[in-house]
Amino acid sequence: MAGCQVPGRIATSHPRGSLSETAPPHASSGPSTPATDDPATAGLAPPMQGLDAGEDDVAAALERVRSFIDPRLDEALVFSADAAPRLVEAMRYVVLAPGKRLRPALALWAAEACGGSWEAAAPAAVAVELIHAYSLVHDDLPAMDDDDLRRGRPTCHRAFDEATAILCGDALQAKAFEVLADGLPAERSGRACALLARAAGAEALVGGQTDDLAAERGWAADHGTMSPVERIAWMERINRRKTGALFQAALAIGGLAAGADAGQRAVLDRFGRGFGEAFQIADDLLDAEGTEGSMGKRVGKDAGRGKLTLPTVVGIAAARERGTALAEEAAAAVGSLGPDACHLASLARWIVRRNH
Ligand code: GRG
Repeated sequence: MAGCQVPGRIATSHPRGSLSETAPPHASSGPSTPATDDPATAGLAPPMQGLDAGEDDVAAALERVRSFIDPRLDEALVFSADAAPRLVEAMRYVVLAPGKRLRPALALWAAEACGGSWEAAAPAAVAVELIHAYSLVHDDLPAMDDDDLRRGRPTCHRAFDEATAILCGDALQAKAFEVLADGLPAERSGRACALLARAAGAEALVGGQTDDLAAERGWAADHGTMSPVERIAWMERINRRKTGALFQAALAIGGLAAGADAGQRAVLDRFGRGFGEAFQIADDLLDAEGTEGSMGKRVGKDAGRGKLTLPTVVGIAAARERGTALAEEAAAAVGSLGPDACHLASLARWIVRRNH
């Protein structure tokens, strides 16, 4: 049962902002849709245009995700006396800080969209947030982005010290795989760990981050000599790995936890691609136009460093248009999963409207 579906009617019939939230969002525990041979469309409902909730509904839905996942993140960060207290303190400091919990939301809502329960997908949601938190800690280090503020608080190396921040990221990464390996049924945990490892590794998160730094530090070809089309392609390739891959992994592992069939997995993948690109464009626009107060982190970094982003290449208005179009495409794609995908569709539209 989808949280943003009005009982007895489907979400498509409701104007933006009118969708009530009556069912517990994690109540769904029904069986997954039977497997089909056609990975693209078989067994899926026809696309539902306009599947959306209003601004307040998305915020409220994300709050429910936080209420569900934060106690589980807390629980995952309780260690025996063998763990160094300073390390544990740092891990808890960064993970339990007020992030948006987008990746847990994607994992839980992907499971819900595929007929599974939040409970079954909880290890996936926890694991992706731990990987995300580790990547933020390392990205903020002086050797990388050198930031002092994250989620409205001093960054980990500022609150503790650099060595602790490095070790904190290392331990969060290890914990993510432990949670996934222990938390999912044996027949799914191996595949889930492989999906997460690929998203976090040299071909995705770490590879994208390396190429991003390479441009800034002159380790790679000077993008100043590229045509605009080449620049955009080069930048999108970085973003797909650095940012998009973890979103896609959240969706894929959430779907896996729910026993998603090939058709559902293909839809989640398509949604994740568009979602990731739209998110990155919105993030770049917020860097250009947002405030440190609303963002809880330093802004205006990209222009200061001459960094390649869609707004710096094509301008603010064109970038905003592209972000909105990508979000709409993603929302339309996931509509084929049926009304239980309404939160995914709403989130895609929200990420390009948000101010933080
Ligand atoms: C260090 C291996 C390694 C990778 C770093 C996280 C990252 C890759 C780079 C951070 C730079 C950046 C701003 C990337 C854009 C995408 C991104 C990860 C934004 C932050 O995600 P949100 O908005 O953050 O979901 P919260 O704090 O809400 O969870």
